[in-house]
Amino acid sequence: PDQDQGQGLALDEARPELKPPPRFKVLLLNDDYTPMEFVVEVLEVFFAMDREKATRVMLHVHTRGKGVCGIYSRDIAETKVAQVNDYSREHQHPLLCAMEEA
Ligand code: TYC
Repeated sequence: PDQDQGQGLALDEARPELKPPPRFKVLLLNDDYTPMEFVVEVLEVFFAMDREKATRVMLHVHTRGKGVCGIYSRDIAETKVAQVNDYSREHQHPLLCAMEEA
C-alpha cells in the first residue's frame, strides 16, 4: 500500500518523507526619512532586540540598504511585515518591511 506521494518517496520506503516547511526572512528596507530612533524602536518592539542589537541592525540597514530582522514561518513573517508596515504608516514614516524565502 506504499505509493509515491510525489515528494521523493523511494518505492521501498514505508512512508513518504515530508518536506520541511519553507522559512522566510523578514527584511527592513532603508529610506531617507524615517528617523533612526524610530527604526530602533521597531526592532525592539516587534523583533525583541535589545537596544544594542537594534542599533547595530538599524545601522546595517542604513548603510547597506536592507537587513534581516529575523527568520520565521510564513504565518509569523506575514504578521511581522503587516504589523511593522501598519505601525510605520500610523506614525507617518515611510519605513518598509518585506519578506523573502530564506
Ligand atoms: N536612513 C534613515 C536616516 O538617515 C535611517 C533608516 C535606517 C531608515 C534604517 C530606515 O530601515 C531604515 N534617517
